[in-house]
Amino acid sequence: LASGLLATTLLAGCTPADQNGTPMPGITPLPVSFELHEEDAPFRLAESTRVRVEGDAGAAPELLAERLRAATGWEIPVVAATASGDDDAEPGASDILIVVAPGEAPDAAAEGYTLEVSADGARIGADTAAGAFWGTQSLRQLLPPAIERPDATEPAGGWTAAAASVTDAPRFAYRAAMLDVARHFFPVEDVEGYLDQLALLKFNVLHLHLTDDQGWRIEIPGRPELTGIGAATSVGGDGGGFYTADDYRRIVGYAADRQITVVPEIDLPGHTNAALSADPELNCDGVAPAPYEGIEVGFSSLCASPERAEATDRFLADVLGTVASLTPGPYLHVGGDESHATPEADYLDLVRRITAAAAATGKTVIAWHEAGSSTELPAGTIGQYWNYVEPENDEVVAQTRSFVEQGGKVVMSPADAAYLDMKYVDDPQTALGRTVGLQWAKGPTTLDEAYAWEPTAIVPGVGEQQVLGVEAPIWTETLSRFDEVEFMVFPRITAIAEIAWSPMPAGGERDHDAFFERVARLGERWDALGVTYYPMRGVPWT
Ligand code: TNX
Repeated sequence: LASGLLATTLLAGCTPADQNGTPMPGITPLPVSFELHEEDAPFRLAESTRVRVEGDAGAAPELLAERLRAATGWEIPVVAATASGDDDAEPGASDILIVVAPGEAPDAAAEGYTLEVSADGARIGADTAAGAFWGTQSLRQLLPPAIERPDATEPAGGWTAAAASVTDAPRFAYRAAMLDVARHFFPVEDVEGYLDQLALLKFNVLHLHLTDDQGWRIEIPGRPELTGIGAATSVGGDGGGFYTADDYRRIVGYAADRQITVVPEIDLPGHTNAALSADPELNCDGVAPAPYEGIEVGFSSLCASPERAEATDRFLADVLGTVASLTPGPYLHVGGDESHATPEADYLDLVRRITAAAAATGKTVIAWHEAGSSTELPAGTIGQYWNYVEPENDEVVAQTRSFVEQGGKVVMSPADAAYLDMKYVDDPQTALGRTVGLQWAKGPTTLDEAYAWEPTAIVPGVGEQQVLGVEAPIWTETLSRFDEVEFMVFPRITAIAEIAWSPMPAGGERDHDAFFERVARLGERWDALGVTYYPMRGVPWT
């Protein structure tokens, strides 16, 4: 993005409160450029407010209007911004105008937008519906937190947004959160709620970890045993569940309205006990193992033996074909991690067959970094790095670079910074009166640690041009209720959102204090939304 934009960056977080002690608004992730016009009168929502739309803004106008309606009780119609000249089309000072047209976004950035807020109205401009949607998420954060609350009480000062100019576009194209629905299953409603919270932070990918040793969570036509047997379990015997094709379509559609692409993962050839227990034919000895509800990893594997080749390849084609056909997005994740029970030669053979079957669906393949030990990946396969901010050894570096050497890019999710299932330092209890989370990735993760890493500086040779983006996974071995998932996710996911979206400041140092201020502002919003979060030390919560 043009460095000119960077040069004009003014951080609202630098002035945390005005003279009256009112916290200044902030936008998270931090926009490329954000100027508050503190001398100017604010924008004010009114009973007459309309969302006026020019061009194809997708679901953005309706989703914004719904939120404003729910809080205010006002009508807030969505109308076409025609130039017809009749009274109804005349812009009002309380209207929100959304314009999607070529030349609106800064530097024609695909997901970029501009946002102008003043006493004369609010205006979002973008080249795409995605840009317009991200613009509405920024506007949301300029309105009082109560705007997130259904049937809210109007704040004393009214529904105002500070006068401001925002120019914005993401640093990375792939800004992901991963949800593990295999260790514990979460129904469609929970996933939709999560998508709402991800959208506020401008994530554009939801990676669904659909299968693992403890559960198989997606219906595959012709293979009822996968969900009949494979979906009945979870960690700790907390019950099973799976998505029907219709459930999955609902998730995909809900995500698409919020400009989020669903990336399904079928974890192969390890992490497969649920499938192996459902289908004896997939096992080398022809015997289905017992279902598994513990939290060990690395003990299960598909079988590379020629006697099982036909059954295994048919399984791969059925499963990957079905999931690909249900998924409108361009990616299919095939796992590849922690296959400790697969002999090296078998692993390479299986990874070749798995990635070939995935590529045959027409999708771009994604795999965890271990799969980079194969030199026979389909061209352009994306790697996902999960080792540490400081790589532990040369092998993980070589495996990660292998994706680039084979024409692909890399998604960075270093476990000691981006894994949201790592414990908090204080190891607090959840609402269920227990402590949760794991600590294998160098112990608990602070908000500073989640915020203080640079994705292009981890693996030599995997720099700005090779990093497709960033991901924050939440693994759910220890999390059986969705409020426990939220408790671990919020607030640390905001750090990953900002690394994914916001430019690295010129000096190469992010402003931690200003970031913590903005996280506190988000806390007020989560309170109004009913989202569970851990009020960790160091954040100036109000
Ligand atoms: C490692 S890192 C895993 C998962 C676990 C997670 C727990 C990676 C690709 N796999 O199987 O759930 O650690 O933190």
